[in-house]
Amino acid sequence: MKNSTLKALIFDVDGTLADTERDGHRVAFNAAFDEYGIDWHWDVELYGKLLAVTGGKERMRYCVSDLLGSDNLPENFDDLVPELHAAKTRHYTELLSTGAIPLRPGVERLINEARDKGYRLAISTTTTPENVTALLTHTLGADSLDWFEVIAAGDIVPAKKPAGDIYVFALKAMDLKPEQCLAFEDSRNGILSSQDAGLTTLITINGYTQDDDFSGAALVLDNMGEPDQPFNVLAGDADGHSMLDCELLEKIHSTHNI
Ligand code: XBP
Ligand code: MG
Repeated sequence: MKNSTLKALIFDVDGTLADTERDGHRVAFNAAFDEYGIDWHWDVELYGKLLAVTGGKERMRYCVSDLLGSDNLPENFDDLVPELHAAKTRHYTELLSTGAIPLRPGVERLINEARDKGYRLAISTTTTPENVTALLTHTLGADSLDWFEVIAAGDIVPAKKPAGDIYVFALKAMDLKPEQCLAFEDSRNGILSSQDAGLTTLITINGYTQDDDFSGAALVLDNMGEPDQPFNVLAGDADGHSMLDCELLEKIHSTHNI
C-alpha cells in the first residue's frame, strides 16, 4: 500500500484556509442568539472552550449540557437548535460576503501552484456546505468551487470530526487511497479525523489551536508562508524551505509514505 504517488490535497476549511472561528462563526452565533432573544453571548474565551465540539448544532447543545446550562433558555431550545443554526448560517454567509475574512497566508498561492501542477483538490470540513461556498466565492471567486473535485462538508456524514468519516467520504468520492493524498488541518479534532482516515497531515496552527496536541503530524507550521513572509516551523522537518510549496509537499509525502 505504500510508495504511492502524491495525487491529491485535501483541505480543512475553518482555521486552515481562513481564520473563521473567532471573527466569523462566533460572531454569527451571537447574532443568531440576539435575533431569537436568547440570553447568550459567546465571548472569545468561552468560544475557545466550545471549539472542543465540532459542528454548530452540536456546539450549541454542548454549551447547554457542559458549559452554561439551560437557565433563561426557551423551554423548547433543543427543538429550536436547527432553526437557530439556519439563522447563524445566514449571518455567517452575509458576513463573508462583505469580504470580512481573508484566506490565511500562503493558501491561495499553494492552491494555485497545486492546480498548475495537476494535483487534485478536495475539501473535508464539518462546517455547513453554504459556508464553504461563501468563503471560496468571496476569496478565490465563484469559479474556484469547481477547482475542488469533492466538497465534503457538514451533515453529509453523521459523525463529525474527530471521527475520520468526512475524510473517508472524500477519499471514496475521489477513488483515492489515503497514501495518495495529504491532509491540511489546524486543530486536534482535525488531525484526529485525518489520521483516523490514514492520511499524512500537515498543520497550520491558529490562536485557538496553538496549544493543541499535534502528535503524529508530518509538519506543524504557524502558517503556509509567502515569499516575503516565511513560515515558522513548530515541529517536523521543512527541509530548509520557508514556505509550503509542491516540492516540499512531495518530500513530506515521500518521507511519510515509504
Ligand atoms: C469547524 C467547525 C464548525 C464551525 C461551525 O471544524 O467546528 O463547526 O465552527 O460550522 P473543522 P457550522 O475546521 O475541524 O472542520 O455552524 O456550519 O456547523
Ligand atoms: Mg479546522
